[in-house]
Amino acid sequence: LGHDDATIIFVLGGPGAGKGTQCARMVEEYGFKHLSAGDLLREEQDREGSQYGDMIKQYIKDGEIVPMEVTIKLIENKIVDVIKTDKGAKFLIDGFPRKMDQALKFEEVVCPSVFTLFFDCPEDTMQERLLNRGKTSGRADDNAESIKKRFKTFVETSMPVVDYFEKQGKVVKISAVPPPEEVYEEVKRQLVERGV
Ligand code: UP5
Ligand code: MG
Repeated sequence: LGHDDATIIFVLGGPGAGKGTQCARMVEEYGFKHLSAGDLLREEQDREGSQYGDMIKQYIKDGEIVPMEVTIKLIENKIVDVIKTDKGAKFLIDGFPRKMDQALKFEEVVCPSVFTLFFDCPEDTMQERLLNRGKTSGRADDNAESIKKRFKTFVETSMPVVDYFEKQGKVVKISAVPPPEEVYEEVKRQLVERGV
């Protein structure tokens, strides 16, 4: 696929930075299609008859990155499905790519991204948000032990992806510390500036 078929924006940031929260707002105002890699993996994990269910469950609990073949396929299937009836649709790919191999493979075999929105947030803020959400989220990885592992994976494995796109001048960095409305105002400014 090329830029005519789909506009791909990657949405990255540490665990609990607020990627999902900001994507929801962009969907509402700009009609983006929101594909959260984590949500797609959790959906696949719970799908009756999935051969990957147990594996995904273990990876998520340990805050590790599920082998890229699985995740890329899930995202690709959704994109292909959407553009059948909506050629040129704009996608927010949330929480992906978070490992170099995924980044290279996705842009090679599925579609190149136009840029990456990177939500920058200190760890203590993210931890507080996740522990707070964990009281009600039911997510298997919103506990202190999993959160620690997710942070480690983010620093060691996912930040290199942000750095890689940064070197190509394709990263839009936004502070995720202010309240959601304020973060969103900055998101909008950046989208307008880029004509999306
Ligand atoms: N909140 C949000 N914004 C706020 C703000 N500005 N001020 C105050 N509070 C704010 O927000 C988190 C919480 O913070 C919420 O309670 C929210 O109200 C509040 P949310 O928008 O959910 O943050 P988000 O960045 O989306 O956090 P999430 O937990 O979803 O991030 P992760 O990246 O950790 O989770 P994801 O679902 O993407 O991945 C989960 C796991 O799946 C990974 O650890 C990995 O094991 C696996 N995975 C892969 O293997 N491969 C992939 O490609 C992707 C995922
Ligand atoms: Mg999320």
